[in-house]
Amino acid sequence: MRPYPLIRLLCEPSPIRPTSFDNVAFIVHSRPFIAAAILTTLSSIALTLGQTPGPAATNPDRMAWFRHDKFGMFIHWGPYSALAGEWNGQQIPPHTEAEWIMQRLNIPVKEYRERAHQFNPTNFNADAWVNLAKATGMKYLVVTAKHHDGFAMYHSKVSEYNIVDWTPFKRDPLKELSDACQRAGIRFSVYYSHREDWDDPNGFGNNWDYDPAKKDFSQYLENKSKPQLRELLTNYGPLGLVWFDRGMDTPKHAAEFADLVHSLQPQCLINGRIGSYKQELMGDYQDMTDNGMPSGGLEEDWETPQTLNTTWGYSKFDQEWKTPGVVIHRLVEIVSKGGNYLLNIGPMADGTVPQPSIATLNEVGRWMSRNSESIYGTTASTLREFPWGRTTVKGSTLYLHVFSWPADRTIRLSGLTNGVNSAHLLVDPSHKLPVASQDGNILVTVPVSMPDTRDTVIVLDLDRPPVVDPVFVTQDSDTGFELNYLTAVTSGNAKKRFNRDGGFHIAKWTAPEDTVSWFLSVSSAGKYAIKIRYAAPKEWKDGQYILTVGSHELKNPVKPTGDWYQYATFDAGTILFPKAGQYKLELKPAEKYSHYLMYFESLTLEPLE
Ligand code: JFZ
Repeated sequence: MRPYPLIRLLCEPSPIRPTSFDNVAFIVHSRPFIAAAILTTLSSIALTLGQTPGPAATNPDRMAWFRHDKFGMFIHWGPYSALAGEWNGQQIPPHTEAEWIMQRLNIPVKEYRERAHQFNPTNFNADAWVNLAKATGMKYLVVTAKHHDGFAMYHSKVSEYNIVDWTPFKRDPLKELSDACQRAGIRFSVYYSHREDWDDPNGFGNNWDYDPAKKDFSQYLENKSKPQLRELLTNYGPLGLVWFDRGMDTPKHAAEFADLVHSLQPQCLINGRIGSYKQELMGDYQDMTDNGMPSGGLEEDWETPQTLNTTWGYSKFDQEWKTPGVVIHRLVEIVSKGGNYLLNIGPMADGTVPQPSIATLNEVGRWMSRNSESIYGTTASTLREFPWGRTTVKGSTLYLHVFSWPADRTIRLSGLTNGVNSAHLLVDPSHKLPVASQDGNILVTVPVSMPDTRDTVIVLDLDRPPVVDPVFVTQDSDTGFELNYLTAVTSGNAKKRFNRDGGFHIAKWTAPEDTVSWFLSVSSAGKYAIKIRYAAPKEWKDGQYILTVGSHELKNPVKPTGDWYQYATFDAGTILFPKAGQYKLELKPAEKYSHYLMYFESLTLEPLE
């Protein structure tokens, strides 16, 4: 294999060039339209990764640190930590969250409060926790100020049910953590359960002590939730973010909380759970479901909260600790898909952190100390996952995260049409690695032994931001094509995002320049029935979408589906592919709208004969 002396690959994107003309016709199915289309043979459609519009953020300046820092520590700590998964000899079921013990076992408020009186974390050391986060490479910290049990882990003047007034500890751990974060250069943030409160008679969720019919939720919001949030935004310095949970019942209530945050700390970020999963994103970024992971990259800021074992609050029964390698691989996967990793510790009642947590985080920290350049400040990579690992991107630098070392000492990288100036191990820049090209692949020769068996990072210095060939979608012989966010190429304001109900869709598109495309490798010529699946509230019924292949287009109305997260499938016409070949299929709004076109989930092209 010829060494790669620094020749440059042709890196100009090849425009779509029709090299042969055949009729591709949408057969009239729903609306009259002009039937004429050209088979476009796609020599190469190069997409400039660096120019793909970044995730649409509410405020890029406010988001800047979040997008750079990528990795944070979550801390769940409260009276439930003392119960440690057991109450009066009864253990919570395996794999259930220990911080939910009061609700799981319907512990009466009176008895839980009595137990909370005894909370006395004499071994608590804020600097030890913050330094653990820092040593792990975590840049922000989110600690539970009040969880669903209603107990304030800070000195609240709103309710005496707090760690200073209710326990012999008499100290304010959030103040001590805020100060320790300041000393360590870690961004301090708080978790606040703004709706769920099993202690307050008007809070949401305790139906074993209180009659739901007699609750006045507005009283709870005005007399406890909002005043405590105001305390946290006033007395603990600048907060990186407020991590709300189990979102508010109505968008109006959620907006009131967002307004309160921004009125006191305009730069403070708000997570997605300020609103319920039945509401559009009301915060600055999306939260995945707990321990959630999107299958593909997203184009809106997102974060996934994850546990180190299987519970957030400490449980003496849960010893299913993730290994450092699993944590490192998850961190790389999350970052490669454009997200942040909020990784949890559940300290014990006395304030000490479980030793297995410390061991794992210390090992992750050793990896981060040598490789954090490939994490901080990187952007999502649109290169697919490879058998050997994943990639992250920073400008014209591509980081290859090699999880499994090739027996033939050759890392193969397909889909990249860049010139490669040089390659080296991240931990040894002086040691250049041979690079060659072969059949459109970039080949990097690596040392015999793998320097870091969890993840060895190779740095490719490219001629410019990665330019990636689109993935050609192949068809299933029976069912045809399934086109969704995973293989879509978006442009303009069309964004791949979490749909807040556990799935993923494409939205935020409002004008014809906001497009979604797929590149098809049609192996069976013939007629295909097109079906489109989307959600659209009734207010969006004026919308129309255009589906094109080559120069031919099909226009259809957007039909309301009920609500923004209620998906339905509609016929969208039929298409004839006269011969096998490569085609580009594009979907876009027909004109400019004052609302999103739709929440697009998928297109299917099913062979008709
Ligand atoms: C919530 C809390 O109930 C839990 O105790 C912990 O604080 C966690 C970080 O957040 O748990 C959730 C919230 C949302 C989902 C699952 C668990 N979800 O959307 O699937």
